[in-house]
Amino acid sequence: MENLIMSVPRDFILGAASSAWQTEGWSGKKETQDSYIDLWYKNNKHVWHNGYGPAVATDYYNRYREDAALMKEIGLTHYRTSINWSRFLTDYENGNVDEEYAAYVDSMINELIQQGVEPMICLEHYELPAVLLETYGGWGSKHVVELFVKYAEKVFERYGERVKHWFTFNEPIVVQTRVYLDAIRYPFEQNTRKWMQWNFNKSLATAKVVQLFKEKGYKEKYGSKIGVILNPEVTYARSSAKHDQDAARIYDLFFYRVFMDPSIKGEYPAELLELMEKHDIVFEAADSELEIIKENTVDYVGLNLYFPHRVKARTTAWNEEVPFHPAFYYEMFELPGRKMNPFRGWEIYPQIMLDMALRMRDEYGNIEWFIAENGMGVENEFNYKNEQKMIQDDYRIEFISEHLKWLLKGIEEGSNCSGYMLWAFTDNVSPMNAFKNRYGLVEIDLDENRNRRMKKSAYWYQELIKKREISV
Ligand code: BGP
Repeated sequence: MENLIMSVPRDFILGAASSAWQTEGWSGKKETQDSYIDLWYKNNKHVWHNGYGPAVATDYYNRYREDAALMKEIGLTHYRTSINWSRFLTDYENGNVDEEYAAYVDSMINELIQQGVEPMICLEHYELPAVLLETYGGWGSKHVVELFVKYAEKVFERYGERVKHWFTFNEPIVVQTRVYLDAIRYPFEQNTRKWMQWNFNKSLATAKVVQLFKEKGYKEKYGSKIGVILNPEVTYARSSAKHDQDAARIYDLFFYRVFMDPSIKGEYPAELLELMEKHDIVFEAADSELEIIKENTVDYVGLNLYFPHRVKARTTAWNEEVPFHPAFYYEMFELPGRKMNPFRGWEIYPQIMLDMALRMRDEYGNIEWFIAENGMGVENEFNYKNEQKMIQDDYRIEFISEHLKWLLKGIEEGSNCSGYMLWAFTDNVSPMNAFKNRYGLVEIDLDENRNRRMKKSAYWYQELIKKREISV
């Protein structure tokens, strides 16, 4: 595929993503409106890189007009963000709307539309209200599922006419994996049963919101769609030997199919349920709830894809004293000679796009999907500035082109992929890493009033969107 020009289909989405908590900042936020992330930040600021966190973020709350104008300048066709559940309501039980925040969301959505950028809105990007974690144990509670549906209903009522792309969650597996499997995030408690209950309740919440969306007829009335944004961990076995293949299959069940299957097929893989039973991971799932999941699958999925996961069978004995963790069955494996992102410690393997595309085509009924996040995090990016202070991020341009090339190949092979959303539009804070890894097309200058400055990659992306072709 050397020296070739590949064209990007006319209607293919070329956008960028972010989320509410990673950009907004706390302007106008009330003390009672902390999210899970805000709570974690307030209690553990020292673990956040250089102390940066959601408090100011990129100050999007005050600067969304400037940002929407920049999106237009770059030519983004779509922008994904979220609505901050913890801020949208003043009373989560009764669903009373915070009119000040709702007015901001209203105006922000209008601004995007006026600038010709389609908003894609996620209902939760880790913004679970802190009080629901403290009072009910967060997503472990079925009551929280009901409150989420109530919240979704209020959001749809306000913005359902204008927003055509809706998503229930961003990476619904991540919080509980970091908290309950790996115990590296607040409130740091290893508990695999809770992990699975959170997984199940989020799948149930997705299905219930899909059900509501259908009942309200949004699709028919406004031509809109609802889905979920997942981060399937595309897994490669070290070898074709049976023990490595088994390890990869089990990893895939726990970190790929656990959300992909209920969201798209409406049911869990039988082998995953058997493993749960074998290890006594009991979670509450009523037949009526499984039925709701079966009946209310998503219209499409957004997939966040950064790097491959490589596994091998365990070579060291499992410590029987620790509670069950899926790593009972595998160890991670580093491919010799692999290409690395030297900053983020993630392998760079663009062909992952084609492999993903083929799985969607062959295993998930060729449902519509798109890349909801992909990008390259770079530390100390200010070192790459030219005399005009523009970051010369040729590494990012190469990263995007390589990934897009394999994605387009997947489309040629018949996969129903409708777009590519780069992570991220601007640099932004992420959990714990804060502004350490810079991902944006647009730099946020923390030393100069959070000024926005387009990087070289932003001009390159602009050309790509204009010409709709990419040289590979
Ligand atoms: C994704 C999340 C994003 C963002 C990104 C980069 O998994 O959906 O919210 O945080 O990862 O993360 P990091 O800055 O840790 O490299």
